[in-house]
Amino acid sequence: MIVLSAAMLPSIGCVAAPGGTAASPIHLNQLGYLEASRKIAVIGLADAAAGGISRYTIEDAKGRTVLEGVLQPAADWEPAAQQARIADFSALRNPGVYRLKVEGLPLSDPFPVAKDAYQPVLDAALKAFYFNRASSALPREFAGRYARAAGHPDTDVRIHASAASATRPEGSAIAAPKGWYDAGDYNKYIVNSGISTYTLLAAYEHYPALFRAQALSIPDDAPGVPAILREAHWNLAWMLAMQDPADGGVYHKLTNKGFDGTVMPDQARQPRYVVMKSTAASLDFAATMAAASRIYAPFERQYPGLSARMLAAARAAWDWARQHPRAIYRQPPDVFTGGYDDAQVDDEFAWAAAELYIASGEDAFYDAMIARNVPASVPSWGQVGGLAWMSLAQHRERLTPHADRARIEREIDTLAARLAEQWRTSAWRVSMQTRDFVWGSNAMALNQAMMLLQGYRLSPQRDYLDAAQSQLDYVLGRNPLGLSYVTGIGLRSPRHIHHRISEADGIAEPVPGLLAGGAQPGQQDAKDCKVGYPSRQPALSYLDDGCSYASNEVAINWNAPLVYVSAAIEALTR
Ligand code: G3I
Ligand code: 9MR
Repeated sequence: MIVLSAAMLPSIGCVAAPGGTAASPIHLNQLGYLEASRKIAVIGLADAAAGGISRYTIEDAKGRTVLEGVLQPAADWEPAAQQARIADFSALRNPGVYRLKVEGLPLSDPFPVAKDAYQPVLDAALKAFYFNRASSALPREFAGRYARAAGHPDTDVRIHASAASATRPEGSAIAAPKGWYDAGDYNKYIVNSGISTYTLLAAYEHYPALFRAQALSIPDDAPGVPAILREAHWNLAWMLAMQDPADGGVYHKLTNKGFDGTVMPDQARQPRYVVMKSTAASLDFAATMAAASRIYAPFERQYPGLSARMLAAARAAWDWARQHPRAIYRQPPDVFTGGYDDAQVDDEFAWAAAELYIASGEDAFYDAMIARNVPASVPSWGQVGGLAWMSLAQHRERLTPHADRARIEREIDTLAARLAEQWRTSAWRVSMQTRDFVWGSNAMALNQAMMLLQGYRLSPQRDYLDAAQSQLDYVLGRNPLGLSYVTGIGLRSPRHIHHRISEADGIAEPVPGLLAGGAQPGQQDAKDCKVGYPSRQPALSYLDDGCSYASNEVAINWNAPLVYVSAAIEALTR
C-alpha cells in the first residue's frame, strides 16, 4: 500500500484543485485521519436527493475497494438548511490514501489515514503567530517568501486622554513593543491577547512531550525552551509593558485611532496610543500572568526572574481590579478600532482568582473564584469562565484541601456531556448549533472541542474524543462549503482572508496557517463588499474575499484553539 504523508497532500491539492474545482458533496477532513480516529464523512445535499442513496465504498489509491458501508438515514441540519447523510468508516485503520465513493455522486477528494495527520496544521497554526509578530522584521531564514520589514516599533506610544494618570499625563510616552497583531488589523488588545496566550500555554502544559519534540522554524532566542513558549514569550513581553507600574492597572489596548489601510507593517504611519485601563483587561492579564508564572518557572536559566515578575504583576493587576470593579471599557469618541468591550466581568474575576489560587496556593483566591458563581462554559474572548475550571481540573491533584475536587470535575463533565449530546443528535455530527454561528464561528467549534477534550482528560469517554475530532473535521473540511478554513492547509482553503499583510504583500497565496473566522449570518461587512454573500444560512454565510472582515478575517484567539485541539487530538487518539 502506498503511504502518502498528510504533509504532502496540500501541494498535491495545489496542482489538482487550484483554488477550488467543483467540490464533491462528500465532505471530510482534508488532512485525513489518524489510524485510531473516529472517521466520519458527511454527504450534504440541498434537496431530498440524498434519500435515494444508501451505500458507500472506500477505495484505495489503486482503485481497489477496501471497505463498504451503509449511509445513515438523511436528516435535516438546520444551520445549512441541508439534508445530511453520514458515512462512518472508522473501521478503516490502515495507513494509505483513499477516496470515498457514493453511486451517482462525484468521488470524494483523496484523503490519507496516517500517523501524525495533524502535525502540518499544528505546525502551521503555531507558526502563524510568528508571522503576525509586531515590531519585528521577519527574515527569510524563518519567513521564506513571506519575509518582511519591521513595522509598529511601539517604542513611542502616547497615553490617550482616557488613560491619563498623575505619573503618566495625557500625551506622555511609553514603550510597549512586541506582541502579536490581533488579527487582520495591526492593533494589540489585552483582552484578546489574554485568552490567546493562555490557550497556547495550556496546550503546552497539557501536552509537553509533543511540544518539546516540535521542530518549528522561529528564532531561537532561548535555547532549551520549546518553540511554543518562545513564541508566547514574544506576546507576554508586550503584555507586561501594558501594566502601569504606578498602580498595577492594565491598559485595554495599544492602538491607532483608526484602522490602518491595506498596507504592509512598515508602511503604517499612524500614531499609537494606549487607551483606558479596564477591569476586564486587568483581570485577563492577571489570569494569563499567573498561569505563565508557573509555566515559565522551569526556565529560570533562559528567562531569569521572569516567573517571579509575572506573579507579582498578576497580583498587582488583581488588586487594581478589586479596587476598580466597574472600569468597564467604553470606546472613546476619537478611537474607532476593535472594542473587545464586555460589561459582564464575573467570569474574568473568577478566571483570575482561579489562576492566582493555583499559582499561590492561597485559599482566599479559591473563595474569590467560587463567590462569582460562574459555571463552566465554552470559552471566548468575552466569556472566560471555562478557562478557570479547565486550569483547576488540570491541577486538581495539587490543589489545597480547601478545593472541592468533585465540583471541579462535575463542572467540566456537565459541559462536555452537553456538547457530546449535541454532537450525537446532530445531523452533521457536530456540536455546533445554529446559535453557535457567531463572528468567529470556527473558533467556537474549536473551543467546544477544547472543552470536550477537558472532559475526556478527566474521564476517557470515547464520545468526548470523537465529538472533538468531529469539530476539528468541521474546520478542516467536513463542512457544507467543503473548505478547510486554514490557509495553505488541505485541498481547498481560503485565498483572500481579511489580513492586511496577506492582502498587501504582493504574494498570491495568503500567509499560511491562519484560521478564517468562518460562516455566520450577521454579514456586518456587506456594506464594504462589492460581491454579495452566497447565502444567508448560518453555516453557508461566508465570503472568501478580502472585504469580508465578518467572515474571513483571522485572529489570534481563533488560531490558538486550533493549536490546542490539533495537538490534543494527536496526543490523545489511540
Ligand atoms: O454580546 C452580544 C449578545 O448579547 C447577542 O445575543 C449577540 C447577537 O448577535 O451579539 C453579541 O455581540 C457580538 C459580540 O461580538 C460578542 O460576541 C456582536 O454581535 C458581534 O458583532 C461581535 O463581534 C466581534 C467583532 O470584533 C466586532 O466587534 C467579535 O466577537 C470579535 O472577535 C471581533 O474582533 C475583532 C476586533 O474587534 C478587531 N480586530 C479583529 C478582530 C476579529 O475580527
Ligand atoms: O479591518 C478591520 C477589522 O480588523 C475589524 O475586525 C473590523 C470590525 O471592527 O473592521 C475592519 O475595518 C473596516 C471598518 O470597520 C469599516 N471600513 C472598512 C474597514 C476594513 O476594510
